[in-house]
Amino acid sequence: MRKIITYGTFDLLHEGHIRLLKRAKALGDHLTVALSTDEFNEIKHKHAYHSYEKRKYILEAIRYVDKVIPEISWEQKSKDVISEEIDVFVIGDDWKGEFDFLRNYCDVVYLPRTKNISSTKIKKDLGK
Ligand code: C2G
Repeated sequence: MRKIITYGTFDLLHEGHIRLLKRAKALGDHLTVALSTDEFNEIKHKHAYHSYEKRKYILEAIRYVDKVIPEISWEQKSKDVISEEIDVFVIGDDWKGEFDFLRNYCDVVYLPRTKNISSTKIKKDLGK
């Protein structure tokens, strides 16, 4: 079984997230999402509209997602790849090059981001 992992906040779910998850799952048989906790979002200087529990509930309803684990630190990725027996790490190409060190443990794939959509843009367009 070819196992994939990806990481993110996935707030205010939109087509960019879904397209990322769909393409990630297509690379294997099982997709784990390491979902940023509210505490880790603070470290990322991101404020999610939905709490971790709600963002987890929403992600678990997506057909491409097989498992959701918490992302609590920048440093956990290599441990996760080993403990979850991951074959491929996938993330959007806004992160291109940032996680090449994981090539010691698994394949690393940066996927093109979906243009003209982001949680930040949604909030801005709604005048929040
Ligand atoms: N994404 C995308 N297209 C968009 C918006 C997001 O492909 N228009 C992708 C991102 O590249 C990322 C995933 O969707 O792979 C989740 O996006 P975010 O929730 O913004 O993730 P981020 O805050 O970048 O967290 O340790 C890694 C971080 O946790 C990544």
